[in-house]
Amino acid sequence: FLGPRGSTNVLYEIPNLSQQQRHASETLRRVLTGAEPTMRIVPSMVNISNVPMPDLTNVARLCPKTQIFSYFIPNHRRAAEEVRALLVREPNTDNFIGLACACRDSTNVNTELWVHAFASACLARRDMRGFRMPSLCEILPSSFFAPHVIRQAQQQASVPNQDRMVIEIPRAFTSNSSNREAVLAYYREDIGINSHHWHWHLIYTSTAPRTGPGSRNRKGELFYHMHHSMMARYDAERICNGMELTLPLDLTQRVAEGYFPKLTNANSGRIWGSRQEGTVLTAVNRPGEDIAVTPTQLRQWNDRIAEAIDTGVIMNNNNERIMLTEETGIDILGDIVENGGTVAPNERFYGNMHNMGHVIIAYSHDPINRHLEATGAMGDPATAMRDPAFYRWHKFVDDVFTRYKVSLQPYPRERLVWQGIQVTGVGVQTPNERPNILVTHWTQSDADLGRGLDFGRNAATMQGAVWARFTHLNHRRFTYQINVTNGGPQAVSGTVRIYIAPRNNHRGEKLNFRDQRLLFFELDKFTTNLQPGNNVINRNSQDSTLVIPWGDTFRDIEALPAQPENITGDQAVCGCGWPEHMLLPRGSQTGVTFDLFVMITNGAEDAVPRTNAQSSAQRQGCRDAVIYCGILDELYPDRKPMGFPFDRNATQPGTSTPIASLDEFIPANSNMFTTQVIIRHSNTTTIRGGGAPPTMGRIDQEGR
Ligand code: CUO
Repeated sequence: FLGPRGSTNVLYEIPNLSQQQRHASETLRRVLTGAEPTMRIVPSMVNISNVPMPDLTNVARLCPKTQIFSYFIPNHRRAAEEVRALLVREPNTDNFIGLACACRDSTNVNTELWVHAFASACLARRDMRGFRMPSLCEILPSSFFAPHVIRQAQQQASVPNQDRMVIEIPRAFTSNSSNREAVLAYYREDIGINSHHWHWHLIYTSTAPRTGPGSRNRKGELFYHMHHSMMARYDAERICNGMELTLPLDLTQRVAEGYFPKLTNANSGRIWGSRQEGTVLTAVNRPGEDIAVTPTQLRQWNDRIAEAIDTGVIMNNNNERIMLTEETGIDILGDIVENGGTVAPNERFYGNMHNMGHVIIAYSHDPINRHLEATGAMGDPATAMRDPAFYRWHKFVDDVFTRYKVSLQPYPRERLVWQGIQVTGVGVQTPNERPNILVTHWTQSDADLGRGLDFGRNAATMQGAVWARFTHLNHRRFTYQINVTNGGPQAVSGTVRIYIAPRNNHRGEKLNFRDQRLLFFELDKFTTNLQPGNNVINRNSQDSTLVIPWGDTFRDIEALPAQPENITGDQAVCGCGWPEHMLLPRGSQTGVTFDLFVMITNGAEDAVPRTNAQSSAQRQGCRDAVIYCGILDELYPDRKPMGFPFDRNATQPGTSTPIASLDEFIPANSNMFTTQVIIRHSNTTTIRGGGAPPTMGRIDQEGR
């Protein structure tokens, strides 16, 4: 957790640790990930005598230790906020660590709540910059793995290194093929996607203030954009699999999709709730969690938000009218839709729609607590994306934002076209393939569970990895080649925006622009220098500012930079980022045609000031994945509306006639260009090196 570089079992690392902190490091690692008995030794290892223990009974009342912590439940979040505030307030690092340990050890603090509060306090504390987030599946393995897998890992950890085996996690383990949604389990249950989503909500916690210290710039807008993009990606996967687009949840109908997560919450010992197909959504009334919400209420909030959109005005708490302007409208709406709480302007009137939608689905199997059942997967950002109902609900939410964006004037031509800059060609190249062919396949990658699972191992078995092997979607890395002519006399800075969307619907019919624009999602966005005359931009897919590599989702401590003092700045967002292995949709074995779109906009207009100017090269050891995650303490690094230029409808210049197709959207000889590419899926499996030795035996889960 905290420790000198190179020591074993260090999850988090801070440069220049004091001797005392080093001494405490191994214990602190156990604090974060460990089993209950290690708690007993904490007070002797960490000097917490200067840190008076706060009264945490209110925390225990709001979120008892025996419950599954749910970020979407207001009381649970209030409790997490309380702990977080205490941790942020500590005047120095030692006291902070001491109090963190004491809280973790307290019988009043729910374990997942503690993880949330602690990690989010680290994001807020300057002295924790350089602090590296461990993989979430190491901290909270039971949010990712079924209990039998964890038991197998425990067994492996208890045998000597040379006798250990790799634990194979099957690609789809929550349903069989008679469930038509099962085919998309590779997306919904992807470990990188779920980790990303948890990290995103940790950083953009819904109670982060809109302005001032600790604020998250354009949080509401990013809530819309990040979730919209994940929906577009999911819909692309559906098209690749011959399935119709996600339908928004209808609150008056049964939920067609069931979900049985097969997870047990290790800390409370409770089993995550399951939902039968065709479950009716009814009023949730659980006084224990202080939740009382009905589907009718959700619809009422939705209607009020729709009315605000249609009139362009919201009412704040003081009954004042606030205009939804082009600059701020989407950001305010994002805050209103995501939740009320402390940031949204009027929770009483507009409610807490998004979070309560999660809650109504998460408790639909036991809405009035008759069976004393715990939350379903929808109750936690770490698990919500596993459930097919997540996409139904988020389509509902996304439709609210679409309604708003459609209400805005289409971008006039002068906001789209950059005179003097012309993209003359765009292509992608996968090594040893014909041009414009992208290839996906399966990969087996290993992650070491041994660092995160503390089994109270003895000295003999303390060392060495406990390998789990995941089969996940992956693609062959490729390069973009973009030809640009700068007709001006001077070099200029350009922002290159690369998007992709399916060209056809699941029946193979060409999508019209109105539908297709909603399916475009980013592959990359970067700034480049354009010399006068012809420029050739070659860009590697793995350099995308959207993604983080496998190793950043599954921390490999040994990959840290050689100079610990270089670990500075923004690395606390390490771990947030779309997983690189999911950059491309699966495609199909015969190939699915996509429209690749490249647009170059004026970099000088797009640039925002940086206060903590560090290049990514300086932020070694951890990638920036700024498109979905932004940069900690900085403005979102692009002035354009998120999703630009596909965030609005488009019309023929000077008319109200809708644009019919993508080709029509792109003016001739302009700063935009499109190329058709084919994504082909080769149904083969590669093995990523660097994991378990090839000679190691395997435990697979067949027959379960
Ligand atoms: Cu990310 Cu609903 O916002 O889960």
